[in-house]
Amino acid sequence: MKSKTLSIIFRYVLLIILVGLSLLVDAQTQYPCGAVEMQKELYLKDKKWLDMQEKTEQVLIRQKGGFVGSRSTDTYTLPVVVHVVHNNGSENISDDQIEQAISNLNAAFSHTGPYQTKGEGFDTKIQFCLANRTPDNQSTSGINRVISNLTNMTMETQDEELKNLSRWDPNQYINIWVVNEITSQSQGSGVAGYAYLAGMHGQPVDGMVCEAKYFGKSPSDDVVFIHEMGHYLNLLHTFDGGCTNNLCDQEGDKVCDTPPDQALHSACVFNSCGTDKNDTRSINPFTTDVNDMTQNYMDYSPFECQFAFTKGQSERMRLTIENIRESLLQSEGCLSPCLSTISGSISAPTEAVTGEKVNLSFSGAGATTCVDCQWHTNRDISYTRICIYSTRDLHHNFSSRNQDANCIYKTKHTITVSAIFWQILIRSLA
Ligand SMILES: [Ca+2]
Ligand SMILES: [Ca+2]
Ligand SMILES: [Ca+2]
Ligand SMILES: [Zn+2]
Repeated sequence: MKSKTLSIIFRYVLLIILVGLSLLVDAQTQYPCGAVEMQKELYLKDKKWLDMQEKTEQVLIRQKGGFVGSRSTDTYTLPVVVHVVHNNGSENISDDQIEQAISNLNAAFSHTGPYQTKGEGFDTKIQFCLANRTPDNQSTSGINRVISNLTNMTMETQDEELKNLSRWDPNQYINIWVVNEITSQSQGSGVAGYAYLAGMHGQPVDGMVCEAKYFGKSPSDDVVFIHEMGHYLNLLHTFDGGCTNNLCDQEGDKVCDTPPDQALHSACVFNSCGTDKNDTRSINPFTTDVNDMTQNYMDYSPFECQFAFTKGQSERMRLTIENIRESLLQSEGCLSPCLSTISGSISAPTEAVTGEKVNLSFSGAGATTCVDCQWHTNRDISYTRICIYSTRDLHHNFSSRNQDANCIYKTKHTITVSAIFWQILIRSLA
């Protein structure tokens, strides 16, 4: 009798262990994003990348310190280039499907269309265009196709090799590589996409890799791609750092209006942390314990639950664009090719001392007349003669246009300023 009871208990225990194991295995195969793993790989390879990423956090904190939030309410439109790396299989998706992916991406970031109908979310005023101009000023669909076996790739070992097949200047374009299958050495074949955070801005591997089956197929499958774009713009997972929530802007995902979360694979309604109101400062909007934000694109809830970014996430992404990925705002990738080029030159000294008056002049020459020539300085003042009153170096951005709306001439000039005393000393030593 006793041994029969024991055997029943043993069977139950075994069953519980097996169910637990199968859940674990399930969790492994369901793991859709490889971004964290790839960041980890990067930091192991060279600690400088960790320093670089930490620097982006410092920049964001500093920018937030001076004023609350993003400095602009403009819509930012960022140019995207899609490299379809295929082997003539179904992963060689059509232009239409790629355009659908970008359209879903834009709907998610503006919280419109299929995502808006699911519930409340924030319009980030960040949009994306498929590039209209190549880095060489040629016309393009923003889609490059390359035939390669690397369409089935292992992310930890073949990331750079894949990206070397086709790449446009990552300072000017968001590079997206679409492949058939991503496999991870640690996470298995469940990985469907990965991206690098903004600390990698402009580096050869900067950008994201997505599987073709999660690219333009349906609004709910495209949350993988939307999620990766969130990482590219420096968003962390909502469950990053677990439940600790004493300083909501520095812990967890470093965004205060996403509640603390430690669930990896949760249902649409789930509450994994009760620490929501621990941070008692006014920047924490939570005064009671709420459910996890499973509707958030940066959560790991089932795809159909996801439909929102928050205001705080939008701010983090916009600050990232304005400060770390700023060169994308200068990119002309969204414009059609310029057909009547303008050239120009700046005449100004490159060195000066405090108290000195210097002349700056610009002469522009184009195939057509320069109709909108003006100085755009870092202080947004127009002048041609300046008095140098501090030892801060002066940076001037100049741009001019002609009647072709796709043509912009931009140039930069820096005047290195030194104090008179040091100048005299240097001259006397020379
Ligand atoms: Ca995969
Ligand atoms: Ca948070
Ligand atoms: Ca909670
Ligand atoms: Zn992720």
